[in-house]
Amino acid sequence: MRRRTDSSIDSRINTTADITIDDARRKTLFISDLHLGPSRPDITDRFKTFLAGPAREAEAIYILGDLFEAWIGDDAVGEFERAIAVGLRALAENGTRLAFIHGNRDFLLGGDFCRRCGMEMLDQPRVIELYGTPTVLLHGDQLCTLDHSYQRYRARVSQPEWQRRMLSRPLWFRRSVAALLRGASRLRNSKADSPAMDVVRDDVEALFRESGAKRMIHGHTHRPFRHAHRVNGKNRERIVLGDWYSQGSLLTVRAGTSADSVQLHALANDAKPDI
Ligand SMILES: [Mn+2]
Repeated sequence: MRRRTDSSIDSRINTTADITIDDARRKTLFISDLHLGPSRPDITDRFKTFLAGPAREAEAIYILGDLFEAWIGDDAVGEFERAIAVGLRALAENGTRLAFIHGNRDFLLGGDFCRRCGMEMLDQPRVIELYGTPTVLLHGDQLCTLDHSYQRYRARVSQPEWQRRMLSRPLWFRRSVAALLRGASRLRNSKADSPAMDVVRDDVEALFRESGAKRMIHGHTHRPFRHAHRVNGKNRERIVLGDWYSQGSLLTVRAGTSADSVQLHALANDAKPDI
């Protein structure tokens, strides 16, 4: 997946750019699992605070899926989704590069809405060169392979043909399917603490090997943590982003090699109690 030529070009650029002060301030942010929706204005407020603050200082922001709680098609966007798009586009026009990867909730989000937001849609898993570190990005649900019924469902709804058929259905039909799926997902989430709902180490390590990445970043499990892995005798790091239901979760990666160049933060818990 990673092309040799690209990484050698990158390292040439970095040797000259690394000595400037500006370069040390370069940073890229990662978020996932915001689950934005009209019924959770507290999360929307937290996202707006993020867009107005930390997001503006980043050169790039990667949204690793489940930006929205549900998505039934770009033709179904309402006032709520349009307002989110306006916020993202303002950021893009201010010079921050935005990239989006699908989650299991918003897998039907399409190119139209991405263009409206000024963000690029990426296939996954996706390897990027992040300040010299090959980094593989994905939502994370594809690594939860012990959840067999979910993986069967995922295989089905990932098919372009299934998606085309679904998107050709009337909105009322898609809304009722989405409500059913949310119900099923809530049932699954009630078992969310069980090991069966986490990623499977063998699959994580296989992805490290296949991608050649030294770092992996994903969300989905809502278990924010920095995990150390040992793959083919080498140290690898897997960073899991948290969800935004009870507080925000943000990963900051800075250019350079200082000890604090990678930071996984919880955003201030200013939410009203979740009743
Ligand atoms: Mn998810």
